[in-house]
This record gives sequence, C-alpha cells and structure tokens, in this order.
Amino acid sequence: SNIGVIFDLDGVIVDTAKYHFLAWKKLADSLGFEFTETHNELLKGVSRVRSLEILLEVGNKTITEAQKQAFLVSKNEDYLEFITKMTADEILPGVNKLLNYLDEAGIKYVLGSASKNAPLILKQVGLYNRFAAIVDGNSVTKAKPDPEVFLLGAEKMHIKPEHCVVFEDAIAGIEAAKNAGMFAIGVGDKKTLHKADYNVNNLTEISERFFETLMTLN
Ligand code: G16
Ligand code: MG
Repeated sequence: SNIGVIFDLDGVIVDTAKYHFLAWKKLADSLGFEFTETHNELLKGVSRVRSLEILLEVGNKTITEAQKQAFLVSKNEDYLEFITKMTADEILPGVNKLLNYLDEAGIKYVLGSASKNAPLILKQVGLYNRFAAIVDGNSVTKAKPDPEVFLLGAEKMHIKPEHCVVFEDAIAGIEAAKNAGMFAIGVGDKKTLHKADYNVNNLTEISERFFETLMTLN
C-alpha cells in the first residue's frame, strides 16, 4: 500500500494515563502538594523528564539534580507495578479490529510513542509482534511536539511523511504529526484536539471506508 499508519501508545492503544497519574500523584503526595487529574492533562504525551518538571512547577518546588534523578527512578518503579499487571483486556475498543483490517489491506503500521516502557507494555497486552517497528522514548532524543518520533516511524515503513496517518490523543502529539507533515487523527476530546485533521472519540469510529478513501486520495 502507498500509505502507512503510526499509532501513539498511551491513550490510543491502551489507557496507561491512569497509571502515570497514580504514580505521579504518589510523588506529589510525598512532597506535600495536591496533584489533580486536570494537572495530569499537562503530562499527556510529554517525556518522563519533562513530566517531572511540570509536576514540580505545579507544586512550586525546586529540587537538586540528584533528587530529580531519584524521583524519576521511584516514579517509574511505581508505574511499573501497575504495568506489569496489565493484560490484553486493557487494549482500548476498536484497536484489534483496526489492526486486523490493516493487516488484511496490506497497510503497514508502526508505534510512535514517547514512552520508554512501550516495549514492555506491548508485550504485556500481547501486541508487541504486530507492529512493523516500534519507535519510542528509547529511540528518539526530541520529545513531541518535535516530529522526530513520527519521521523515524515513516522511515521505518519506507513511506513518505505526507502519506502517513497518525493516531494521537495528546495536543503535543497532534502538533508533532502536523510538524512532520502527516495526516493527524485526534482520538478523544474534539475541542482539546482541534488542531487534528480529523477527530474520533475512539478507534471503533474508524471504518474500512475511511482508509479506502485515504488511499484513493494519495
Ligand atoms: C506516554 C505518556 C506520557 C509519558 C510518556 C513517557 O506517551 O502519554 O504521559 O510521560 O509516555 O513515558 P515513560 O515514563 O513510560 O517513558 P505516549 O507518546 O505513548 O502517549
Ligand atoms: Mg498518548
């Protein structure tokens, strides 16, 4: 096929945002400040280091570089406690059906995530071997909204960026896709993701017709 698909992980394939939230909240609690789900929105799609910086800004805390490193480790340990219990039941609605369709249609797809835990999460839910490539927080240096993660994904598929479709749930991710010159599909709140080229509430809303139409356009 002449098009390629790039999937974000957290918020598109699985809902790990709730586990990130619980782990960050535990850190905030230990530092003695409130960290709400609204604050957590700011961390979506953002790298681990940047997430910690935002959290510290919320709590108005200044810490040493050594403390920062220690917090990054402990937050991830807490997060991994949840992740290692994940099963295929946590794959979001519409994902399996869409991947099956893409396989049948011969459309390549890769993962494009900010998470360093992406391989582990995909193994937990049994999707690790389905992607043509996994581009994640271990393979890129520049975080979304920088297009690096998606451009690398396109390269892995040997598909031109302008022929790539990106599924994203975060504002920073939609911006990264647009910065890469790709077609961006916002998964989630339409108002929040207004910069997307197309919006859906979840992947069950993506029909086969949708891809057939995209392929004719290219
Ligand atoms: C995910 C989450 C972010 C998280 C980031 C890094 O990105 O949305 O909240 O901070 O990964 O995760 P980790 O600490 O596991 O390396 P994505 O791009 O999959 O939405
Ligand atoms: Mg995401």
